[in-house]
Amino acid sequence: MTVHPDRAALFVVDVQNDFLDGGALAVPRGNEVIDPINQLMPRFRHVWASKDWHPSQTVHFEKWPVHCVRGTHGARFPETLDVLHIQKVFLKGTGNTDDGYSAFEATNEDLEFYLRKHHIDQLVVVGLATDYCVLSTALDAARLGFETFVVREAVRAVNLQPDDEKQAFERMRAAGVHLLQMSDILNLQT
Ligand code: VGL
Ligand code: ZN
Repeated sequence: MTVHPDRAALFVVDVQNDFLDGGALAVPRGNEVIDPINQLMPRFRHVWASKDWHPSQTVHFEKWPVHCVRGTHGARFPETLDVLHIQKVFLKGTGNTDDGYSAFEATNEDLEFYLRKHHIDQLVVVGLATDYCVLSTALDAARLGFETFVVREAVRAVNLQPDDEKQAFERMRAAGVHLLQMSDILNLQT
């Protein structure tokens, strides 16, 4: 089971200021995903991203501190992310609902359709957070029949409960998602 960079899209989930150090919903060690993601991006022909993109008032904020309000600094990509590689951004969580954990729920563009249109059958998922949006996106991708990979060094978890991250990886594995290490991709011959 290997990644074919021509058939694959690298998908960067929610690497936004509010999920990073000092952000409204900072993911512990979330900043550590930025370097690995910058290393991965040049290896792929297709590099796409999602943004959590909430209205200023939403029932989602009954569960979470206010974060990633559309158009605010917290919703932006960090300056250290090599955003020039990102060709397309999918916006999710855009309504007054507690959905949009999966990038397949983006409202500006249909991710499944977009993948099929570009003849992509593999999705390599990285970003934040392992136990929420990375998990939902990876499970949806696998359920829709895409060969799905998650790169361990390039994801971090919120861990509201101490083993949420472990459980997230177990759920992914059970759904047929392949867990990779950076070296699996950096060593690919292209
Ligand atoms: C996320 C909690 C709330 C995520 C988004 O991107 O994982 N988590 N909204
Ligand atoms: Zn959110």
